[in-house]
Amino acid sequence: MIDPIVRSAVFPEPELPDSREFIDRGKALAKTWGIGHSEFLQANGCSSEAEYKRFHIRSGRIMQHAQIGYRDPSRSLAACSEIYESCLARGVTVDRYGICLDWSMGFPEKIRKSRMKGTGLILEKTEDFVSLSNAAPVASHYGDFVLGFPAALENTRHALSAGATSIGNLGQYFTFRLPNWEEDVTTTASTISALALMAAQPAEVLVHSNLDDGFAAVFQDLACALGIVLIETYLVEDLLGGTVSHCYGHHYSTPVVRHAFHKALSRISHRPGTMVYGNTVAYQGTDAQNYASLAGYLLVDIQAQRETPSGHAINPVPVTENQRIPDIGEIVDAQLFAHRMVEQSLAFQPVTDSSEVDHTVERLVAGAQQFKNNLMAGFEDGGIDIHDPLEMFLAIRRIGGKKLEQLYGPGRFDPGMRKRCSIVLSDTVRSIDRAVERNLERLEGFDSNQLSGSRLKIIVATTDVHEHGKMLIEGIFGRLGISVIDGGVSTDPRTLAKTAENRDADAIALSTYNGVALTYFQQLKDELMEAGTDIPVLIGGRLNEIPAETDTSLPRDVTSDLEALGAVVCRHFHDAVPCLAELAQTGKNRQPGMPP
Ligand code: B12
Repeated sequence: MIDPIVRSAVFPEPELPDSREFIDRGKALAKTWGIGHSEFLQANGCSSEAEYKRFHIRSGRIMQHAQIGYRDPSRSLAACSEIYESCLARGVTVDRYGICLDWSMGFPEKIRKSRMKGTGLILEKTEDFVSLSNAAPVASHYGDFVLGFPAALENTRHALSAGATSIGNLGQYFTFRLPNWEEDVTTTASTISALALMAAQPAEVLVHSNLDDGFAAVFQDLACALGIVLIETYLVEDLLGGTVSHCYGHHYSTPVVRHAFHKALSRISHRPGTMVYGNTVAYQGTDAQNYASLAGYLLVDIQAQRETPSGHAINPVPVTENQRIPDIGEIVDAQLFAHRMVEQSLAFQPVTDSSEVDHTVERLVAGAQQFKNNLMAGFEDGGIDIHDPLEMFLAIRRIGGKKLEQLYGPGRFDPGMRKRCSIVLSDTVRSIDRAVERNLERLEGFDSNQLSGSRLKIIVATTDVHEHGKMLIEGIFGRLGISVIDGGVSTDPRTLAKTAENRDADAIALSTYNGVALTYFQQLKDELMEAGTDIPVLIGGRLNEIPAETDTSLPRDVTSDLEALGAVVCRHFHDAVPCLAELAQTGKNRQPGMPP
């Protein structure tokens, strides 16, 4: 069992600023920054998207969501009108657009230009937000890289001015880190002011939180993922007077679990949901194979909406999403596909039996409540002021999902395994365990004893929030007898090089997904050189990048550049084997007696 938390470890600073100051700043700004003109609200005669959603909960119509965010703003603008028009021409209404900003938008505007960029959309001024949001009568949802970042207040003002009445993404506050940005108090202050600004609007503004962007992607127990809903509701509604709305879906693959989570969420949350995200981790094949996955999760989501309407729009993610950012025609196809599924799914209703779903719902709801109660009691015992928003936000973020789950999860602690059992095991853990086995099978013919006796120590880290590659590599290394040094998630190159130096590692295994592979590797190489640590860097994940100073929206594959710079590029785990085998012979930590 891990030690309970103590205030001085969570807040080493002598004093924290007063939450009141940030709440007052947000409230004061509401006098000048209100909800601007929205084609969507005007066309539908509503004061907010929440009102529109409540209307369709009653009407029984299932709403549709599409995600948009090309680097090139004019392409994003064209996408907003083209998708709406093309779908409408075939009798399909797209209700909302999730505007996918680039992660560099999380930085305050005055320093943004000099910071590392991802592959998403960059909007420079209020007018850019306004024209994008009003390109079609579709609700614009600024879901990513607004709340939870140092530019939270700035971007929330822009989004409100553009008539957006659902803004997020609170889940990202807890888990996402911007490169080379350590100031979490500033990030928290900006987020609290933005939440206060939203709460002070005359119409209802939904604080969107995608659970999968938050801790749901790392918790083993889905009861904890549901418990976070209760905790975020306490933070946003009880402490700050706002309205929070939750989204889930990327990592929910098993139909019973997906449906049960929806019902359990509807039981504990009475606000209209923003959208249910596509089960994107299921997209692992060709377009045709991915269509089967699309149909599979949509059917669950449609039936869930019919049985327990919650206002969540369904999100048909284009089948090309696992290869690249989908183009406009592919988004339209997915929307048409979803609408046809809605029509056809009616006939499936008599075939389904919900007893297993209902049993899971009961366990999830009870577990979630227990998680929240344990956390509140544990925080109070540890000296955290549970009535202070800044302390609560910061403590949850600093402690992190894995530790929170170990400390307060509702499952029994298993001393043998040295971790908690899960009330409902997450699909993420299930699928990573399966992937570990599959990858080990592919090593057939390779004598893994070479590695198990080698005493190699390898740092495993990520450049960004995508952590499943890291979990997979750790799982495989564990089975091969390689010692894992945890290099962290969203780790900056300098920190990683320092860890390599201090821990005398044999190599670094790096997983990267955000389209920064080349820039990051170059920086890491420089830092390693400075630290005098010339060890191999194995790199896998999504090895692409948008070339600097271009307007293109498409990232370029940088595999050959990485190879030319000396990286060990791993498209699959087995690409790492020759390097690992060599390290077993020559690495600093090889077993004594092994030939150099
Ligand atoms: C799950 C997921 C998420 C989850 C991550 C949860 C978590 N905590 O890990 C969430 C929802 C949080 C997320 C967020 C985002 N995501 Co995302 N995500 C994915 C998704 C669906 C799967 C990636 C994954 O984890 N795969 C599991 C691994 C185990 O499988 P694999 O990739 O096949 O790995 C194999 C090899 O690559 C290799 N490998 C991987 N790493 C390593 C390392 C070493 C050393 C070795 C040897 C091998 C190796 O081993 C595996 C087995 O062979 C992909 C799309 C897709 N289907 O790939 C998008 C994707 C990676 N995401 C993307 C984006 C844009 C984002 C966001 C920026 C979106 C947003 N606007 O919010 C944010 C990131 C924000 C941030 N601050 O970093 C883009 C990246 C675009 C690009 N680079 O071209 C993708 C490709 C989706 C897309 N097409 O647009 N995402």
